[in-house]
Amino acid sequence: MGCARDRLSAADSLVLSSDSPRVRSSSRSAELLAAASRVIPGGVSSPVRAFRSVGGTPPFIAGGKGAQITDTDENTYLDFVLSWGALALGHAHPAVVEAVSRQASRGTSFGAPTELETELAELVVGAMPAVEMVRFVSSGTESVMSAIRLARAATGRRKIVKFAGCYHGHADSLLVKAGSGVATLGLPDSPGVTEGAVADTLTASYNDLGEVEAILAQHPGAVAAIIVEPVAGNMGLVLPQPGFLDGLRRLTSAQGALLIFDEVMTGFRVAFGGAQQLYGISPDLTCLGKIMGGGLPAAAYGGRRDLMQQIAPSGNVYQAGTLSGNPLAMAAGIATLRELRKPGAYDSLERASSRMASCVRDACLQADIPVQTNSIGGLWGFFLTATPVTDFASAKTANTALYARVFHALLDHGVYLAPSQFEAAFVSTAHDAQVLEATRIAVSNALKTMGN
Ligand code: KE4
Repeated sequence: MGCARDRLSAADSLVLSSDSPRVRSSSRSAELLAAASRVIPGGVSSPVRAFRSVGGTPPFIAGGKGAQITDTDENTYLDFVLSWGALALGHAHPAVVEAVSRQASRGTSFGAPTELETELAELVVGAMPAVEMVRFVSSGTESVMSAIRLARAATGRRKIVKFAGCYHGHADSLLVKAGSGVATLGLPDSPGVTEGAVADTLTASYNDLGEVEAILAQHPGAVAAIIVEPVAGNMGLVLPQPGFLDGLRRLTSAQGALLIFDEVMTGFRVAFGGAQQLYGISPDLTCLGKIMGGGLPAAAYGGRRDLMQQIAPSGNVYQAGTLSGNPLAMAAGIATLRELRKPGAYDSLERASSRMASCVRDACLQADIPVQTNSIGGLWGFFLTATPVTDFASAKTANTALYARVFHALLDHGVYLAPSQFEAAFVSTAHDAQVLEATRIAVSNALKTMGN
């Protein structure tokens, strides 16, 4: 078996368009999963990677190049997960590899200020209309946790409103059962999360301004912030309906509450300036991650200068991190944003994602499978349901058992989607016309041969 590099060069030639599914071996991945499971819970570093909702053995990935990844059994796949949206340029983009390698040769971490942080911060501030200052952290969870602490400190209030089906990382206060907005105070959605930790977290339905108004009326002067995924990507892809985001901006301003856009997924993905640029709405605080780190662990929170100045050491709201602003991650982020800033990047992302949505829609309709599809910027998604999807309740009408069958049929044809119906799909600037045509053929063959 050749080394990973040989396998990657083999993957360069797209070998996916075949009528019958490839005989896909997973023996090496199965061995690796058994070994990993002895020392890592579930054998994975994050639950969704274990394929529990679709079944089967998750391929252990040996490497990636452009739009393709190769697993340890030398299977190649066209990747539409892209490290959960972090890789807007695809795998191992030369500019990113060169920037990270160059920095690594100078040292990987100093725990001291570097010019790189200022350079990436200036790129972020220049891109995001509502971000005047930014603080780097190492994960989206940390960015959201810190933004919420800041909102509570700045307003002197305790309550936070989130939306069912929106995911903002695994901080205790956000692992709350998706209850009906008005009646339910937060209830823990994981063992180990105490009632106290979520007592101040209220949940409304996505796209339902009425529920938000009712919550604000029931808790006058008590809501510190409303946090929202401006385009929801963690219940599958659900777009904001006209007026929803404007309504949140109006309601929070009227109530003296802050509006937090969690753009960890949408930042630099739906537009270079994120959803706040796309929809022309200025949140008070913004959370960022994924693309901003270019595939390395970097995230950030930022926003109004008067708020961010309250963060230690310029203010007294405490937040810290050993690897915050890590030079390798900063170098990867700078290289990535410089590439995305070039003309045409978002046209190609938009073209790729809308082509993917229509190719899945066509294949499903030909196979007589009810489907809802949509796309925006470099994001796309589909639900296997006849019901239009506007929130978590309608997303849950999707046929998850059928999704698992579609998922594996596509995997056997070399197309790697999220191993859950309730995730979004992504594209990169490496998903060119040749990749998309190979994918269209593979998707069509997969659904044709999937059988009933
Ligand atoms: P991290 O802590 O995983 O870096 O970021 C949490 C987060 C916050 N906000 C949004 C909008 C997010 O999408 C995420 C993380 N997204 C998931 C994908 N659905 C990460 C995948 C995983 O948990 O393994």
